[in-house]
Amino acid sequence: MRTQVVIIGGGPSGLLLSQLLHKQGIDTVVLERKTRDYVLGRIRAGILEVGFVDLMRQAGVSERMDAESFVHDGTVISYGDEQFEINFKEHTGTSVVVYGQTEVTRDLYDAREAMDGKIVFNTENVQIHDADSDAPYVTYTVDGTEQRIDCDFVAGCDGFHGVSRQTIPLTVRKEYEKLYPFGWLGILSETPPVHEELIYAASDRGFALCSMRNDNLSRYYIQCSLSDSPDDWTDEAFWQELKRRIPAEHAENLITGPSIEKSIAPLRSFVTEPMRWGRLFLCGDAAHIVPPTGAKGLNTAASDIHYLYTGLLQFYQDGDSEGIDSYSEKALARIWKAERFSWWMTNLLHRFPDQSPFDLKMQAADIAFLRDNHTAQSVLAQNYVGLPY
Ligand code: RFL
Ligand code: PHB
Repeated sequence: MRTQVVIIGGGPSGLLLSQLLHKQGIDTVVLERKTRDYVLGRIRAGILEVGFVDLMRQAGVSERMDAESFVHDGTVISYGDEQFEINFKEHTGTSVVVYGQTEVTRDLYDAREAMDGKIVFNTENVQIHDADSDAPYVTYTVDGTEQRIDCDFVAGCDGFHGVSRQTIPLTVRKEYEKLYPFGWLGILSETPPVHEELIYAASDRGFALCSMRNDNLSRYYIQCSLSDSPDDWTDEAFWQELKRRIPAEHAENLITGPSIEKSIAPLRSFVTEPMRWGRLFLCGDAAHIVPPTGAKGLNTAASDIHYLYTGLLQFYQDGDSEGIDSYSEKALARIWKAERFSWWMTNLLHRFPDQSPFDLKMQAADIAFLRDNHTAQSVLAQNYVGLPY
């Protein structure tokens, strides 16, 4: 078999790239290790930057998002019972959109299927060959049979645990990593959101986040120990702990109910450089991870797709390789800023096990400065709505 671009991974990065390229007549094959249902069952990000929304529009898959998403013009930051709002619209003239990653992925799958896009599920043993030559190819096994696809380019959209990054030799690849000494315990519940905006809550007991998916679907998180397991937390224990970490005014209004999903995610900052090796390009979680404070994970994946898509278009339409040659540099320049922002917001709002009384005072001063300073709020707002591509 032959295609122009083999895309490894059928998560949001891979599907978005496939759909954008398809609209321009560029042929792709997506190889996904899991089933469609498994991919759609993962509850992850909820906040989209305008850049992401624009890409969904360019990809022709924005109809349901435009109809069902919520526009958020600001967010609440709280510490104990105190709180203040940061208004994105006032500071940046723009907003963010609340629309779950599950919905994004579903819309992309529906669109790919409507166009007979080639997606192979349940692939095993995917291997990338000769990525540093002009004739790369990918082999994989499906239903016990080994297959080979020859191609012009390979897009590694296979997440943090994929094979693409590992294909780049260690002599070329440099990795930067920071692990945080806590995780996020998240639940999804069919209850109305506690507040119309998200609440990022710092408290003596640790961080909490009140988020949402729609009018009757809420997503809440609490900072937890890395040794915790979701089974250690009954729904009742979760709600009690959440109430202790958010301002009393919201705790009193919180409507609780049974969780329909409960999971723990460890927090990590990670970047690999370069993001291109020969004809292999890394995108999204395959190349970088941010802690979720700041909602940048899915959004940084989207900016990679933007740079790769425009580079490939330039190559196929104008015979110009400038865009793909500068892909790694352009993507990384934006990624490192999102890494900094996510790291900063994580440090601002979480409790760290080894914090000294001095460290706690510094954290409190940082929050007070943000509360009182218009420019500091503007900096947060610019980063939160997303830096320009
Ligand atoms: P994904 O979504 O991980 O998709 C990668 C796909 O590649 C497949 N795959 C392979 N396929 C073929 N062969 C192989 N060898 C393969 N290895 C892997 C996988 O099955 C999968 O379908 O990466 P992508 O597309 O780059 O998208 C990135 C986003 O998913 C990610 O940045 C965010 O979800 C991160 N993230 C969150 N971001 C936020 O902004 N807000 C959040 O609340 C939030 N919560 C989360 C998260 C990530 C989590 N992970 C990765 C554990 C919660 C969790 C639990
Ligand atoms: C979510 O709704 O899942 C969410 C929102 C904002 C974040 C992280 C996660 O910063």
